Amino acid sequence: MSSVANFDVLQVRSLEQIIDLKRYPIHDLENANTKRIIKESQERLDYDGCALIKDFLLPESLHRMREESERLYSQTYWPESSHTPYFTKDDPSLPEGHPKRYFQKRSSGYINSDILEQDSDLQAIYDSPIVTRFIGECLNIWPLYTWADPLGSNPYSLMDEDNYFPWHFDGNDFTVSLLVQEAEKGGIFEYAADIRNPQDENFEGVKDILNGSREGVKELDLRPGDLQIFKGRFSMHRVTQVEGKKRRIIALPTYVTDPYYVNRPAHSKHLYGRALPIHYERENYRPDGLTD
Ligand SMILES: O=C(O)CCC(=O)C(=O)O
Ligand SMILES: [Fe+2]
Repeated sequence: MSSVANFDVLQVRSLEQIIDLKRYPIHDLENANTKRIIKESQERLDYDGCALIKDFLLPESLHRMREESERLYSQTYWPESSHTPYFTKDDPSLPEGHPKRYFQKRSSGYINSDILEQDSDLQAIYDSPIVTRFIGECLNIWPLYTWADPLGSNPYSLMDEDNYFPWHFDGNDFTVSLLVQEAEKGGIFEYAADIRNPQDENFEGVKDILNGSREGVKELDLRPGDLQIFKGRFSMHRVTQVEGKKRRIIALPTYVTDPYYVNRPAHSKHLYGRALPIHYERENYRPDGLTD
């Protein structure tokens, strides 16, 4: 397990002030309720590629997260470029229409993980070994680690009116989405579950979806406070355009099976506006052979 900050020592709010532990006693893996939630999540992840736990966060915590994201709004990184589903450079040796040559403009922004506030609820969730363990149980994968990437590990993603987050695969294996505020309309998470795996990139299937096929595409009905777990490195996903003035705000703690790797520098620059020495040092270290 990754080295994680100690909840008590950091004097952050305890988990029970953030998560509805009465309904979801995730600190007690022997609890019958917890066992049932874990079993259901495993089944949903196998069947649907996504697990959903309703009203996981307490309203007070949602309120604090919304306020934190508002205070940090001016430091949001908004992209200026387009990307492929893999965040790779154009490869002219491939035929036109190949997914690795398919560029779309992203207009959503990130509040990067490294600027979260000292007493951030999102940071407390991410630093909690209880949460990591619970997510590992839901995924039926252990050991599971929080991500070594200092920028992408647990950001807020923001989408204002007209913003769109195109089809892509994540650099990390698994993402937990915690919706903080929903848009009036649009801002729907769509995904093609397990469309690729380390043995098969399935460029044809990916291409079909980029060209508008809805085969195997699912939508998630996520509400503020809900927790969603999805396999972002294997399931291509996007967030549809936000309509209306209300900002969509989502917190994105991420988890990995390899404690060392981080995003490649170009990937990090596109998403988070910069690359740090760690991204260059570890650029050639990849835990799987998947395109990114
Ligand atoms: O906003 C979401 O629901 C997902 C965002 C996402 O896919 C990402 O940040 O990589
Ligand atoms: Fe993603």
